[in-house]
Amino acid sequence: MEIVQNKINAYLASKFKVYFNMTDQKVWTLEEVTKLYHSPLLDLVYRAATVHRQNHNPNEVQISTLLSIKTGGCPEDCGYCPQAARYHTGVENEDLMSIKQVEIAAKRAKLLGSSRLCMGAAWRNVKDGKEFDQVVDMVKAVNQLDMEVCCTLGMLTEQQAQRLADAGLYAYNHNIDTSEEYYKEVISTRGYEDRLKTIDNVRKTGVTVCSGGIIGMGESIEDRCGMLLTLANLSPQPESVPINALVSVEGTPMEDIEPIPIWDMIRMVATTRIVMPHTTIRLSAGRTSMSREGQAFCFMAGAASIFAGDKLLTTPNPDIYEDLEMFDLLGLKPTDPFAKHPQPETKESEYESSKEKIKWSRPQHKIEKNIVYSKKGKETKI
Ligand code: SAM
Ligand code: DTB
Ligand code: SF4
Repeated sequence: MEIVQNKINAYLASKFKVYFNMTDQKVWTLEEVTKLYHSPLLDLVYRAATVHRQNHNPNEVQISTLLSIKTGGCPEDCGYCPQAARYHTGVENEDLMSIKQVEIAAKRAKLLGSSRLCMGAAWRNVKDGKEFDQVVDMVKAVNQLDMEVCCTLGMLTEQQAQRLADAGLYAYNHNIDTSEEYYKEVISTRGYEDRLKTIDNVRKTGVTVCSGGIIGMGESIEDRCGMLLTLANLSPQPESVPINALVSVEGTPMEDIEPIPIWDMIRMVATTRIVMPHTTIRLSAGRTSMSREGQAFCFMAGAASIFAGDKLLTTPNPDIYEDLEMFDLLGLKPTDPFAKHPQPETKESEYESSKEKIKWSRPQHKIEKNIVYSKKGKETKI
């Protein structure tokens, strides 16, 4: 009887702590994160690899596949993005895919070893209606194939997140991209707080959170560490953190930015590993400019997932067979689906349409480069 009472007490105490945000999670400071980032490279990688081995299987890397279910024509002004309608990047707009098309793509990805399908839409935020209903059905269909289903659809309300959760969504990707300060130099059509609000909405539904960012957009090291600080101090920390290297696309305001040195990626992965020991670090965009040796270093430092297939959403990615050869060479095994969290059940949802209306912000401050490239985009389209 006493044992049962103790268990109940421990359970109530843990719930109480989570509710009042009193978990034992370390609170990181910018100084600590920056100091780690700047530590001697081999010390940094050794420490990160040690943390990685304590918490993950170092010989497993998840293969995930990206699928752009609705391409181009996005109203946002994200300075890095080829899908922003205002820039002239040559990306052709495509309507929302059918459920059948998604099923075919998912089955193909599964055959090639993917355990996760991440469906991306070039939307600012989710709107209730026929298109969202269709995405909900896509989630159901892919979950039935026993793959981890991830979506990245822009900002959403808690009720919209709950509908996706009820459909069987495993993860929601919503990047904060960089530090709060540098964000203002990259995007003017939405605010950082909208991103954090969406992450919180997802968190409340039990869907796992995938949030990271991009390096190589002209940000400082402090911005990179500032981004990691925001993510590391979320409670709980995100289950997944994608680290993208900018793919500079002609026609975007970032078209002239040179690729970052591989050492920056290795430092970023290693620092992420140390400040978020349990998260799955995803080596995301930018792998076409990374050597195998560079990627091997990233896996050593804690990266445990890649996006496979010759296209990311709209930009090139290494050939799948070359990636499989790299796995062979390094003795890596693809991670099974649901290795970290159980498969969500698909169930009836009580939220047909979201009663909750959120007024997402539109800061509209001036970003000189975005304005110049929007004008260029208009001229080219006429
Ligand atoms: N529209 C939704 C949104 O912005 O949340 C989802 C799709 S958006 C393309 C997903 C993520 O892709 C962005 O948050 C950004 O981090 C990444 N991304 C977009 N363009 C990129 C580029 N050129 N290089 C690297 N990452 C990029
Ligand atoms: C993430 O952080 N990177 C992926 C995924 N999440 C959705 C997207 C990368 C997109 C790269 C640019 C493109 O292909 O359009
Ligand atoms: Fe639109 Fe997302 Fe691209 Fe921004 S990153 S322009 S929101 S698709």
